[in-house]
Amino acid sequence: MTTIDNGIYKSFAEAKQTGQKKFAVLIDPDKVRLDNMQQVIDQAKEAQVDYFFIGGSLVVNNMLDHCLESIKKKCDIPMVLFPGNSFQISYKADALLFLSLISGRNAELLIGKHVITAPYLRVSPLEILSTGYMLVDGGVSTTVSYMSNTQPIPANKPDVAMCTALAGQMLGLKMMYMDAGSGAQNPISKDMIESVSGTLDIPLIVGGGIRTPEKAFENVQAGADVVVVGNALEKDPSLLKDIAQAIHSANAQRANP
Ligand code: 1GP
Repeated sequence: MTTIDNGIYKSFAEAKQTGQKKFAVLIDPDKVRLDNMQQVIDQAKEAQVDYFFIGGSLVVNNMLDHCLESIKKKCDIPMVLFPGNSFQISYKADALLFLSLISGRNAELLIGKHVITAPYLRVSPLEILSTGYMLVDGGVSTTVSYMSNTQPIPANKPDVAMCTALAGQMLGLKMMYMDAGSGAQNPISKDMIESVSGTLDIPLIVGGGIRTPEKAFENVQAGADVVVVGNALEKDPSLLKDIAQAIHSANAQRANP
């Protein structure tokens, strides 16, 4: 067995080490229209988006392969699968977030599904990124909370989030994804991000309900290494450029303090 290295984890780890903040655009293969793809990709290239995360809590149409193919044809932005379930795996992507839902107590999503998919992933060309997934209450019941049958971490309990992240890191997970869920009413607070990022040595991804460049900037200042935005861009694609600028401006500030 060889471990596939497409350079994706290395780029996350370097981001963490050097303080270079990254922007990931979440594409839900069900929601994106293929005829819209060119526009999304052009904007992403221009804005120097760092990653495409591809997936959704519940993907109804079989568009995943088409979506990946059409991105690959048009740009070389890395494509990372963010699967809502074991069916959302495609060899056309570059890497896969191998998510363990450590904020929940649903054994299937902590380890069960992983046992089933591991032998398939072992022979796949995907780089496997073992990632602790922490769902945080975003003020509304999200699809991920319903589908996973788990309770999110209360938004006002940064200590619970911090201890959960710490445990995940001690278990050897390579990255942490703290998510308020797609379309969350309230994105994760600055306090919680600070508390979690202050305790982690591994890259921290933060997403869910981020709608403005200001909030994206606040998140990277609070210690997020990668900021993920999906819903807001589906509603208003023109936000992409401003959010990318806000995230990457933190890099410029580091270079010229
Ligand atoms: C959801 O973190 C992602 O899992 C992105 O959330 O779609 O609300 O931006 P939004």
